[in-house]
Amino acid sequence: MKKMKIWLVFASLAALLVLGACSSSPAEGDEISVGEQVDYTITGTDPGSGLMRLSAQAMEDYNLSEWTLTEGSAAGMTAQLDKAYKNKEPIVFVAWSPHWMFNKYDLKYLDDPKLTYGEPEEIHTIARLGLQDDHPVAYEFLDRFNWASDDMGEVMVDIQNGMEPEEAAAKWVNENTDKVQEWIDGLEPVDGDPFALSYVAWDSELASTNVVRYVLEEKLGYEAKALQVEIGPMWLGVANGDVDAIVAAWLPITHSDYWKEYGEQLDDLGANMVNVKSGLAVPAYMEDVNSIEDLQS
Ligand code: PBE
Repeated sequence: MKKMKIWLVFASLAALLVLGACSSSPAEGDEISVGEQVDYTITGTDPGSGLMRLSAQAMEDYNLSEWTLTEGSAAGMTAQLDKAYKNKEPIVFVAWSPHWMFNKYDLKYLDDPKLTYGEPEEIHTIARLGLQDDHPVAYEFLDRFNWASDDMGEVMVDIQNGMEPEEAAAKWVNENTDKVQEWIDGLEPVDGDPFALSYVAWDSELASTNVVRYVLEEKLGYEAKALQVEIGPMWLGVANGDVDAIVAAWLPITHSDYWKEYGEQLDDLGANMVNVKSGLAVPAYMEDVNSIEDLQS
């Protein structure tokens, strides 16, 4: 009898040990860090852009010294996101909104408790000095120009679905006559005066710049062109007067370095859109990653 009891105690202990081992092993398998999952890579965008500067700063602020921020372009970033998303693979990337990527994919911004990327900000319209005297009609329209992220979203989605930017802009302007009328009310069209805008190939700015160019051209009589350039030349061009205006200035945070350098040689016409945002993001299927702090390992 005594022998039997000892045997039972022994057997239950063994069973407990086996159970313990079983329940702990799957959890261990899940514990590959985010860094390991994505090879310690943050997928970046165009060199010189605000997001590259802020992301380098975030890597310092959050002690992500073993991480690399890749340089490329906005189109390259969305291509990599698309590939990862289709295969349900992990990816950590720079993101901003408004952008069609948030309509097409289920994504989430990572919390930024240190506010490296700042609070939501604005996109400003910036004119060269002297524009008001030289082109008062265009100046007044640009000063009034403002729209909502849903408006920009419509143009961006059409372009993303294959429409030419000029065509998507024309469609939006012709479908939103009330809003456009507010921008141009009482303005007397000119007779083919040349006007130069410039912009960077960010999807948001492709949409806004094409809408503004279309209104200048079709409603206000300008011979307006939109030059696609890199971010440095965009700011320099409007500061030295080669270009008349830009509608692509993310302020006060994202482009603060350019504003610091050129602000005194520029005329800030204020926000054309409010409540825009940028930061680091991941697909929603990366359930355990919710904050930039979760990238620390
Ligand atoms: N962006 C899009 C730009 C501004 C607009 C957020 C990629 C940047 O400078 O980072």
